[in-house]
Amino acid sequence: MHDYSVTKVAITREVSPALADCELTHLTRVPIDVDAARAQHRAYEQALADAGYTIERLSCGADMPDAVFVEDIAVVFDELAIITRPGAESRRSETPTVAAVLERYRPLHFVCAPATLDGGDVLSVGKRVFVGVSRRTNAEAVAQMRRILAPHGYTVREVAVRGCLHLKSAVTALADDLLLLNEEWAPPAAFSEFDLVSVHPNEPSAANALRLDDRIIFPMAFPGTAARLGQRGLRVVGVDASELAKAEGAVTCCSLLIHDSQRRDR
Ligand code: CIR
Repeated sequence: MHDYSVTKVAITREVSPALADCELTHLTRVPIDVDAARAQHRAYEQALADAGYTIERLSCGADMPDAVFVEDIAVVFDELAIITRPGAESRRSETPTVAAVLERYRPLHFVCAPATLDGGDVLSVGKRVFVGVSRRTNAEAVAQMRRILAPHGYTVREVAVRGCLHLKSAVTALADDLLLLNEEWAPPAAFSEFDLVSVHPNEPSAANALRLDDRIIFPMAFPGTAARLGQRGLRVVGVDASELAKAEGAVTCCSLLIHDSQRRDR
């Protein structure tokens, strides 16, 4: 007889003292309270720990204002991880530290120039991978991802993103067959095989939800959309991400989640 235990690890990166100097694309710069951002980030890590994740927090200095948004630096699959080449040049120095920790968990593949890729542009639902072509991610990155992933049975589809930073600002998965979408920012036709929940009309930035096995981590700032998730029978755990939102980040972007199954004979 044997059974399986799943080890769940969340890689996070601490909030930089220079967070206020972050990249901004669609937002106007407003003051950011770094201590408040750190407190919110700790609460986010606690929400992951409550869901059974072991947190591996990387450190970060003043030279990497955006490093807390660790999702953009890698994309983790069961078989391998892809280290990105971020679209913002200021973020490329974030990759070596993330690669060094991820190589303990997965064989690494690297996206190479002229491709640019932010992990926030990659939505994986089972073996289906959607890659947003945005200001950060280009078509060459989609081609490279396809070459890396096709041998493992993944289909990689390109999706045009407009009006927001990343594909996952516009659409995220709530379940294997259910997506949360802002249809102004990503075309619903690209996701025709899924059931869709639309964000509340007053909450355009509410499409970024972090799906865990049995719950959805979701920003408290979007109660109208949270109610829609509740109506679908989802367990919603609210987190305050208001300071990180001023840096154009949301809930998926602050972690890289790794699940490893280990067989135990008994
Ligand atoms: C940036 O512009 O790169 C950061 N200020 C925000 C990145 C947010 N990342 C994400 O949603 N995946």
